[in-house]
Amino acid sequence: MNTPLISIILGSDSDLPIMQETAQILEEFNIDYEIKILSAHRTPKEAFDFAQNAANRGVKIIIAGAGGAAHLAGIIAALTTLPVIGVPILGKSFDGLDSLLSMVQMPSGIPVATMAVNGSKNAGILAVKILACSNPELTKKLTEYQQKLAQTVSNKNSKLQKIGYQQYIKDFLNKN
Ligand code: RP5
Repeated sequence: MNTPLISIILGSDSDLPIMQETAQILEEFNIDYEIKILSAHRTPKEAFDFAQNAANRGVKIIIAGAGGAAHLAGIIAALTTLPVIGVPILGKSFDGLDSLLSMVQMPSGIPVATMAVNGSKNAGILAVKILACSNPELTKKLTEYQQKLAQTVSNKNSKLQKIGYQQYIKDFLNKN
């Protein structure tokens, strides 16, 4: 097995339905990753050991998803020189604001690149972008990915111009 370049860590298995989107993006770009359940509060010693060893194991970027009092990304960032991307997970309270603020309000010197609430897909894309800085093949794939996105929007606009907004909404509601 190849050394994983990216480590995805989750505060709980309940974060997995959201964090799977990070894994899917990394698979799309053919990047080796590992995924672990690790809690800043429930398994602090394991979280500490993980953070201290990740760089030596060859991991390049850590993506941490957690909700509620979401300290996972922050405590990991405090213990490693690797870049840490945080995904605040929408929990049962406060529309996810608790998770977002726990993650985004890091003290100066210990950054966590915090995504939107449940922004797990973007966490994967940002990680790919960081790796692409030193990998032209990945840069090419990212360019193609962004071109495909642009094409999707352009197709939607062509359809809107052709059928008008009323029919567009009907079609949209039928599909979703
Ligand atoms: C956090 O508490 C986890 O990241 C999760 O989002 C939240 C709830 O965990 P469970 O009670 O579902 O295990 O630590």
